[in-house]
Amino acid sequence: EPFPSAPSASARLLHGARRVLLENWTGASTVPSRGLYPHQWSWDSAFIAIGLRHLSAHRAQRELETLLAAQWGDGRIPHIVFNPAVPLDAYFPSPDFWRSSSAGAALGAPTAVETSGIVQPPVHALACLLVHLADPRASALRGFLARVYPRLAAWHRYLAEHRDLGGGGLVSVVHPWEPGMDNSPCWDAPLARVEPAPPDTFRRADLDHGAAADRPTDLDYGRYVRLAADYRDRGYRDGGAGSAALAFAVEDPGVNALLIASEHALADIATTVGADPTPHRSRARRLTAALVERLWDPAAGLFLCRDLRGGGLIPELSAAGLLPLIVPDLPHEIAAALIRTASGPHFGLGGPVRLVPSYDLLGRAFDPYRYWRGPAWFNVNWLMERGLRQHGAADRADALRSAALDAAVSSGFAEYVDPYTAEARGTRDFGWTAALALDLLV
Ligand code: 9YW
Repeated sequence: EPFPSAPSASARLLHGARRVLLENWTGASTVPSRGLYPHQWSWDSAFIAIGLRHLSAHRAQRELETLLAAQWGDGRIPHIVFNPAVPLDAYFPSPDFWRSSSAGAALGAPTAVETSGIVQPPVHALACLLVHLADPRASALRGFLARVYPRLAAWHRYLAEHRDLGGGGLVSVVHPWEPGMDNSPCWDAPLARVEPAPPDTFRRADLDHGAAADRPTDLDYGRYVRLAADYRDRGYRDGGAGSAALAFAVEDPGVNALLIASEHALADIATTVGADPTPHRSRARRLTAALVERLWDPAAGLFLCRDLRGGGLIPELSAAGLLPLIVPDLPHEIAAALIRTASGPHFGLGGPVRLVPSYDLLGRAFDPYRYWRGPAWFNVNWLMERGLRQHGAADRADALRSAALDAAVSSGFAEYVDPYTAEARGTRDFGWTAALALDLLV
């Protein structure tokens, strides 16, 4: 039955989500988790703002503007903005690893704050538009969209001009942390070519806060560290001489789908601030065509990742491949096929699972506990709910909404859950879980 089954359920959710968002607020932005992730994360902030707007549209604007203030001169929005008040050993890799203000100086890394040098999925324009729409009059009075528009445009320009490493019109990621799905089985093959950094050269602070069985392995971490250090040591440059030396380069359907949705949002923002929306609509159209051309696999009924170094599509079914459902003008037959795949044996929606898993239920690497190798995440499910609704599957969307609300409350706003039982995994009181549940509720 639809959530809330009793008035007390929605009151509990509202109360709980508000508590998490208040406790995780640091004064200018929101941490994903007080213990595990004590800084500001890029796509977390975008998702958090989408929920926070229902409590305070002004605070949600602040969240996004704090992130945008750490934008680099080349347009990139860093995946982490470090809080200088947090001890260095609270999170790894810390600012002394990334050394953004020195290593990224030539690319215009900020000098006032330290950041990481990689990026995360571009959900920001969509978040800014939704935040504006929560209170358009107050937002207009504050000049919110007029201020963020040039920054968002520069961010998308960075991705278009510096990250088309495959030359086919899509954006590439250069580190498994960039698509936000760190240990997805999609990265197993491309990562196998990377020589891991020796385990005694770093200390995993994440294991102080999470069960090792719920987290990536030490071998994964060794490879993450190697790739990040190599990128840093080339001054965070993407192209130019030696760019083929970037050992990890992948076209990810989730990242590109979010960019397309954001490019459409940016067109709406442009219209609102009196700028020309046409270039954004055209870019969204070109990206959509390239996404279908380069990553759609008709036999799988899903989008796949393309490994630009090893060559070819990666034969793993991940939830990232379903995310193009959020693209508004996806060809009808592809949207229909994605809905069939989500509801089939590999993802189980409407069948054995409560929420969409991060990875193929029948896949060789499926693990219901381990991070992005099976557990269900609330941002993925929020995007799926939106995509299903947008493409005419309102019943499926309603059912998913109820299940996500139930799971958010019963799991204590867990970072992720077992997709079959919705049992909590990872950390609790997680920012985007609270925020996106709130957004689904109201
Ligand atoms: C890390 C903060 C981030 C998320 C990522 C998730 C995880 C690990 O946590 O990254 O240490 O950065 O995979 O999507 O943004 O919540």
